[in-house]
Order: sequence, then C-alpha cells, then structure tokens
Amino acid sequence: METTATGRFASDVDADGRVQDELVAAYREHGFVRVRGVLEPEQVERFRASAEVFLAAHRAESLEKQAVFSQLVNVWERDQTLRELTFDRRLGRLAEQLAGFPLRLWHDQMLVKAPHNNAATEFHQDRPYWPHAGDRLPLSAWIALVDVPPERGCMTFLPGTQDRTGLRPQDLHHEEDLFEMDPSLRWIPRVTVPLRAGDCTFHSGYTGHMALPNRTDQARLAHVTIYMDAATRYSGSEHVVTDPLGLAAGDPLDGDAFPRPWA
Ligand code: AKG
Repeated sequence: METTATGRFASDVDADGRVQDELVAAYREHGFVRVRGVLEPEQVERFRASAEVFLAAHRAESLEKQAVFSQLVNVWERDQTLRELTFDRRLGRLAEQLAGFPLRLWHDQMLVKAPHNNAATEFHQDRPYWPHAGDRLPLSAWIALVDVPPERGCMTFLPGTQDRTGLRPQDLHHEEDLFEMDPSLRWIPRVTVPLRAGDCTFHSGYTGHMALPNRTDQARLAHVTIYMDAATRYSGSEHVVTDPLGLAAGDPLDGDAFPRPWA
C-alpha cells in the first residue's frame, strides 16, 4: 500500500469516483492509465481473503488450462463479497468518466498467477475475443489485491494501440502472435506498471498488453472488472458468458446479466 508523507495511503480517486482531468487525458491518449488507491486498505484485506477462499473452492473450473493463470469468470454471480468489488460504485463511475459514456458490466474475472508460474500472459488485445457489436471502446479495471511488482506479474502496455481495431483474436500463449499480425507494433515503447495492493490500471479493449511471469513465492491475485458500452449488442459469436443466454445476433446485452449498479 503506497503511503503519503502523512502516512495516509495514496489515492487518485475521490469519494464520488472521480479523478483529475490529467488521468482522463492520459487514458484517452495512451489507452491505459494507473489509478492509485481505488480500494482502502481494509477493503483490500477483505476482498483478498474472499478471493483466496473462492480460488481454493473453484480453482478446477479455471477457463485457462495451460498454467499461465487461473481464470474464474463472473465471480460476482457466486460470491457476495466479491460482488461488492465488481459492483463498486466508485470504480464504475470512474470507468464511465474515463470512457466518456454509460457502461454496463460485461463480466468480471479473477486472474491468479501461482507462485513461480514462470509463464507470461503474452501480448494480446481483449476486444477481438468478445461477441460485441455496435459498441464504443470497452475497458477493464485490473485491480491488484496484493502488491504486484514486475517480478510478481504486473502488466505491460503498448501505448496508443487502442486504435488498432480489426485484428483477429491473438493467442496469449504465443509471444509473437500480435507482432506477426501487426509488425508496426513490435518496436514501439512498452510501459510496465507495477501496482501496490488496492491500486488498479484501466486499459481499453484494444490496447495491446501482456503480464509478466510470477517469479515470487506469493500468488498474484488480481480482480478484473470489464465494462462495455451500455449500448453494446450481441454479435452472434461464441463466448462463455453469452453462450448460456440464448441470445440472437443483434440482441442488446442488457438486463440482469449485464447490470450497471453504479448508475
Ligand atoms: C487482462 O486483464 O485483459 C489481461 O490480459 C490480464 C492478464 C494477466 O493478468 O495475466
């Protein structure tokens, strides 16, 4: 937890979930931004404890099977405490300030890199995986529930790549995939963003990003809340979140499955 000279933990966000214009401008220019202190120290402890219990009970259900991370999707539907984090009004309002338009929840996910997993999450964009249509730029809040220095698997971003739409989904197990698809991205500067517990980064759905391997003795616990344009429609493609819902292409992604509790 980062602290100021007075011992108070450092926070960039006010009680209503608003940040300074400079951070909004940074997000819009670079496609990602770090926001410190989105959670109070007591909240971090509570959510981390719940995340550990949830992980112990559900690890076998991970969508990712190749040891990069445990990926547990839509924990808000199954854990009351973690639902509070996903539904957090300050974070939702902040996401809307950054995006500049109303947002719904797309889904949340717990992403845990085990101690010494020694595997990176390779460079990719998120939006190409999603069955979305008619939407403006979605964004994710990647919230650190433990300190995440580079050696524990923090994120690295490709600034300004939020305008690279139209690429097919990239393989996050293949180091070269994104760069083979778009060679102009290979030599642009990369920005690695260590986080203290309770900090987060927001990144857009098209911003290229990766996460480093965990080379430490402690698990890297992150909770990711993914927000989409409130006007997003279903594209008709397969996805684990939408497959059970019986939707037809063109249907709005709204209702109880895609709430906006911060409105
Ligand atoms: C994302 O949140 O979009 C990621 O790709 C996270 C990757 C990770 O945490 O390892």
